Amino acid sequence: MTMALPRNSLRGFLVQAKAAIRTAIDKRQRIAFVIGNESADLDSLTCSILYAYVQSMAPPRNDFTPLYIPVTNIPRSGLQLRPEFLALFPHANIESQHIITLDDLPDMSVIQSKLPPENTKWILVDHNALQGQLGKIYSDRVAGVIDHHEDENKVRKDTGSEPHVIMKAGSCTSLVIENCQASWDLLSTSAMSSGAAHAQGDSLSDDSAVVSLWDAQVAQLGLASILIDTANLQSKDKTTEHDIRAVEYLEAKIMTCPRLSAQYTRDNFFKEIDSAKRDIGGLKLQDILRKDYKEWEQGKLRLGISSVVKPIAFLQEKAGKEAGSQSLNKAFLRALQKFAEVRNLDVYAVMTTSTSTEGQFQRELLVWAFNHQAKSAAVKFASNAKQELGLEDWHDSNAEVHEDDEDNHWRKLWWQRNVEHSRKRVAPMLREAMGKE
Ligand SMILES: [Mn+2]
Repeated sequence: MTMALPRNSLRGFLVQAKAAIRTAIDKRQRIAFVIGNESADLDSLTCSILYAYVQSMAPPRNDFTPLYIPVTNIPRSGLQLRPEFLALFPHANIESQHIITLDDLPDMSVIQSKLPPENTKWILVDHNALQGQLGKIYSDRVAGVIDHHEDENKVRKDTGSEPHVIMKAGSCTSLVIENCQASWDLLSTSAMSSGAAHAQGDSLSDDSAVVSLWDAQVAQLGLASILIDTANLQSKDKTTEHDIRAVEYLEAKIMTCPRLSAQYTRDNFFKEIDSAKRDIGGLKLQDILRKDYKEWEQGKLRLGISSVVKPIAFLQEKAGKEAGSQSLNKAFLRALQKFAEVRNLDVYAVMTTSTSTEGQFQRELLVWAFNHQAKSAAVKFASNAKQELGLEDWHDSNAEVHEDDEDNHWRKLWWQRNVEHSRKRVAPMLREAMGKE
């Protein structure tokens, strides 16, 4: 018989969760992981934490294990590349050291023996196919999914007591909230009435104040992702009913906590996290490219896509500065090539977002194919996608960046005028052109 964990703050929960990985290894205990996607953006971070936090303390729905461990799908070093994480953590009273990353799992070379697949279960959030080395070992142990990307049909439909939710929403965090809110409400009311919170020794005067503070801290974590993913609920293309309802729900949690509600306004909170996210000037170019990066194997080809919150011109300048060279183009192209080479990519794409001088949201798309087979895929993509993405040639004096076409090598840079399409749409289109597996 398994028991739910006692109600705890997020900080306390994460400390406990991290220690539980060790125990599961030492005592060969069962363990459940909630893991976000490999780009590890804010949405993936908060989805995994929210789901794990609520489900670990809610009454268990099965007897596998009561404890869900939220894993951020990057090495620990990647946290420093995400200034928006660092801006958000204090709002939830946590620090980088509390976040569980791939570095907290056993090394990939021994993970299978330390964490035997049959002792694990995996809930995927913000993606629906477990990728990379983890995918090779644990795909059969995926027990549930909540996601807002195109369904890759990798997770079995019958997930029993765990969710199987794949639908459109601005933020996957909104779908997680929808899924968890009944449990969350229940555990807040029962903690307030049972006095469980008081026993944790917080200095606040009464139990309900403690629980309200904990709830409000966790609520801000969720709000950050939803507001970032929907441009403060202002993006018509992205915002759905799920997002609007989740924001209402989370803000109501903040309102129950006088301490936090006195400081919170939606616009200021959004501005704070959003400007932190855009503040990447201090990062090295290679880090900017890996900060929000995803990779796929498609057919015999490997595809990588970096999303960047600054325009190509910013990246060129950065490359030039780092290379100490006047030729921004050369330095920039060399940097991209290096990034792709290290990762053995056949096709590499960079998607940028920025605001024009007239205040218009804009996107650029660069696609680079590095061999003959990759080139035919890229050319096919260019013609298939031209209309839907609104691809428009990028006219500039920098001809060598925006177009290059040789026998075994092809590159093109466009304005992507249909700005509603993010990587969520562009990646499947590129993969389709690359052929079936
Ligand atoms: Mn997402």
